Amino acid sequence: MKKNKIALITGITGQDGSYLAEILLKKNYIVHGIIRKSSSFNTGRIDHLYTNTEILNKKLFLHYGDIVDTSNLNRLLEKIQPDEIYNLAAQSHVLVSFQIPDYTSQVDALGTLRILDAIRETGLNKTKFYQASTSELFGKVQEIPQTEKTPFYPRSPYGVAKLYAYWIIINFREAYNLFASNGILFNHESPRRGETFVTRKITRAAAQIVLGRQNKILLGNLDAKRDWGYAPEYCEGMWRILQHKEGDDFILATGETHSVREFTELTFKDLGIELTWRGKAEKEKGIVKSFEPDRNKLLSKNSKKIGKIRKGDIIIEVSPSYYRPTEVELLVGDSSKAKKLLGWQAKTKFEDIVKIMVDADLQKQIRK
Ligand code: NAP
Ligand code: G4F
Repeated sequence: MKKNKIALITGITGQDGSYLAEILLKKNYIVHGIIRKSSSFNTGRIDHLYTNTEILNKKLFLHYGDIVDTSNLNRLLEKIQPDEIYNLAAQSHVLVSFQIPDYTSQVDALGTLRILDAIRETGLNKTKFYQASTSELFGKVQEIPQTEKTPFYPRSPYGVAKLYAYWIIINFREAYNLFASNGILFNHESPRRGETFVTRKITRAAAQIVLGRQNKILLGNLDAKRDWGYAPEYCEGMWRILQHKEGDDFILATGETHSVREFTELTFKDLGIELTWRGKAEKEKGIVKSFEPDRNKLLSKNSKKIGKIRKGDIIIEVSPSYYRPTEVELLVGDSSKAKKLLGWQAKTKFEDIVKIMVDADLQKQIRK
């Protein structure tokens, strides 16, 4: 009988970790995940797996740990003996990395080294390693679109820490012949996206606004452009990267770019609000041009009220507190290499990602 493959996921409680765990379980892997000790529950995204008695401690095993803790990592690798490691753990917020650059580097740069070192210490030379690399490496972009050959120019402590991780992966691949790969993933979103990232911040706040539970949203740079894809597809891509014949580096992206402003307009449009903009920079405001609520969509047993939104209401303001000291203005990736060698391609369109996230946040708010 064929033995089930064993995977270890760091960052299993995050957006991507939760989708990847589902994908690997469906592929009959035994999945181990590292979770951090927290004073409040941090397993919300994997509760559906974690509370399933057919899965917990049969196919899915959770271990306390932290990628800044070397001895813990060594012990876990010794015990689990994974065939594949997916290193998704990170302090993943770019603006926050300016406030905690040392900690961000400890986790995002040296954390990667610690796991690679633990692989060598425990003699797991056949274990394959996936590193969650990022389009933030391109930062002040040197070429449009960005490919695996585009020079890097990171613009934040997060980007710089991830650049170290990128290179240490390549160094261990070349020096020790490890199967180690970088997935250079462009932004990918979903209803499980952390609530402080701009897409989820917008869809969540917009749902609250139409239900009359919040008046406005404060945002930073409305003109930043990102290549936004759909997270579950990108997690399937991570698996494909480790099924390639050898360790290598791949971009996963949609090839389309949209601004934060466009994301905001589309979100409100899905909820029946047409927006218009007035003013410039910090003084810019997002104003209601019209509101035609879909009463069937907004009213239910739990939500009896629609927000009193009128033409001319200001529902978006700009707050410089969300500006970054150095910004990444535009990202757009070319994932032809992944298409050619892995058969991977982004499928869900920008408009559909917005819709999926808006619907999920609206349902969540209505249930409250
Ligand atoms: P996320 O939702 O912020 O999840 C990060 C995960 O890392 C969480 O499970 C978190 O645990 C864990 N973690 C943080 N510090 C840790 C530490 N010191 N030790 C162990 N675990 C730790 O991030 P994501 O969006 O899923 O992204 C996954 C990875 O891909 C990250 O490395 C991110 O930098 C990278 N990436 C993301 C994108 C994107 O668009 N989403 C694009 C490119 C690259 P808690 O739940 O306890 O906080
Ligand atoms: O949603 P964001 O915080 O994502 P960002 O900075 O692109 O980083 C994400 O994607 C990276 C891949 O490129 C990952 F590596 C990283 O871990 C993370 O998942 O911000 C997107 C853009 C930025 O230009 C930001 O300045 O939106 C702009 N923005 C405007 N107002 C805002 C806001 N960002 C946030 N978080 N909050 C705002 O209010």
